[in-house]
Amino acid sequence: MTPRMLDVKQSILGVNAAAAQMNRKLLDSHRVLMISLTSSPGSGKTSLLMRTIERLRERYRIAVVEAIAGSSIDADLIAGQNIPTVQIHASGACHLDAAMIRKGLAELDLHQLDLVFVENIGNLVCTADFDLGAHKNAVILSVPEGDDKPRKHPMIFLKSDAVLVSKIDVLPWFDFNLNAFSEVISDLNPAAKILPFSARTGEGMDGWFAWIRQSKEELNGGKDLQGAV
Ligand SMILES: Nc1nc2c(ncn2[C@@H]2O[C@H](COP(=O)(O)OP(=O)(O)OP(=O)(O)O)[C@@H](O)[C@H]2O)c(=O)[nH]1
Ligand SMILES: [Mg+2]
Repeated sequence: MTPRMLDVKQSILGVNAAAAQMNRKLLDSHRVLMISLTSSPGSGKTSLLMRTIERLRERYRIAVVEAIAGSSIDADLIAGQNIPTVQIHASGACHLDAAMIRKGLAELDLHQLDLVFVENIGNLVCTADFDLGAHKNAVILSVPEGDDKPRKHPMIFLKSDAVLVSKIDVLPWFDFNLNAFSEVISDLNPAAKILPFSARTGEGMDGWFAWIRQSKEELNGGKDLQGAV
């Protein structure tokens, strides 16, 4: 008898895609924009979130879903800002999936929110396969990691709506070529918005805030219901 081959990965991804679709529908029905943040460990996801909360909290009602791989340090930091924060223990997995996000969303009062950020587990590889149901996916690459990452891990850059380059304050000390990097991204994913920034100095942050506002307008059919900044 010929052994039967099961494509387990496709089956898992099919289940995940259906769950992701449900998450988006749920968020759509409340006009809540969900943005997922992915990067390698330490690229600056939490620092970006802290700056974003500080700047946008008067304008949008924000919540954060934090993946917990080891400790709750990041979730504690965010919750310390009086922002509704849900921790998701990934139980040893190297990525979040849509079912985990569904459970996280169930902990939030979506009627009272405009914006949900997801901080995924620090990983550029496994995270690329799993649609979480976010309206927008943003990947962050920090200057010290090097500008060759899109060539090494193209999938996550291909699937992202925004490609953020973090820690640009340290550009003078690294051989990260921002122009060459931008060209590679433009070839790989012409629709992606490239947003260099520094959470330390604040440089470039306005581009990120404008992108969030535009994404919110898209969700609301051309209107940002929160009015002018
Ligand atoms: N120089 C510089 N350092 C930064 C910047 N943003 C973050 N850092 C530093 O980078 C380190 C990691 O930042 P985090 O924001 O914790 O990164 P993360 O991606 O959330 O890390 P994990 O959640 O552990 O994956 C911290 O020491 C930050 O202070 C920046 O714009 N410039
Ligand atoms: Mg973090």
